[in-house]
Amino acid sequence: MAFRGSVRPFVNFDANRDAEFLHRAMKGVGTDEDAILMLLAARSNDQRQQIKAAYKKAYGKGAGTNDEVLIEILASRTGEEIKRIIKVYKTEFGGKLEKDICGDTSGHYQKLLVILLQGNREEEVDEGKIENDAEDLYAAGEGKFGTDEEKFIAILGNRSAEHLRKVFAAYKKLCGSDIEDSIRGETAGNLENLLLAVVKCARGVPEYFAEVLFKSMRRAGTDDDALMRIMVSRSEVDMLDIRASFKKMHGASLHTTIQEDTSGDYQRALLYLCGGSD
Ligand SMILES: [Ca+2]
Repeated sequence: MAFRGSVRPFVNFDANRDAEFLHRAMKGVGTDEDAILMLLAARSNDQRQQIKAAYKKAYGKGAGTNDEVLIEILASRTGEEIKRIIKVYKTEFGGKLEKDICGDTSGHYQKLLVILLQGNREEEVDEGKIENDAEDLYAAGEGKFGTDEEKFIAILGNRSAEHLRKVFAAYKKLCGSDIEDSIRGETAGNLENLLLAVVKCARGVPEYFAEVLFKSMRRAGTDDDALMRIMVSRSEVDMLDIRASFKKMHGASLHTTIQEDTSGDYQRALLYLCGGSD
């Protein structure tokens, strides 16, 4: 497959970085600023200190699990990537990622995180199951009083992305609404956010990140943590596709939006990771 990142990796480091993101997410601290500093080796030390200061400003927000990070990583990474992350996590932090996640989460939300952690999402489209899955989702949500969360988790956590896209189309035909609307109406909190992220990633991972990036900037006070994390983690993967999706979805380019929302060396670092103005 052609390279779709904006920055060539110095080393094959993504699994380590993801493991680090997850570890810090559960320790209640921010992402690793060294990740971006490593990518900016060519910059002067003074510039790097400024970037580091800007980056650090976003943290120190107290303890607690950063569910945003758990959701983003577990919903968007491939099964193969997740298996590598689990290995690296064990080597780096001496613990089991699943155990740490289970210690910090609960309920249906935890159950879906654990399914995603197995990294065993099906790879095929099962034509015979498409209609059934759409009907089951309807019966588990809009079609009943209350919600059968287990059914949502089983279908959205295990079927292939391509299969799910067909289920979503069948679902819309069946009941006239998008699956996202049903999830918003039937679930709440972390489970809702995780289900929505899984649905969006099934529809398109670059589109998902384009949306998260847009939201990280278009709100009162930029979410520097999310902005930096995504720019760093996707610059070596699919930044060109994210840029194309961003522009298509929002009119303005990612480059222009970063320019409007940030400043100084921090901005220069982000634009470097963006890799182009279109
Ligand atoms: Ca219902």
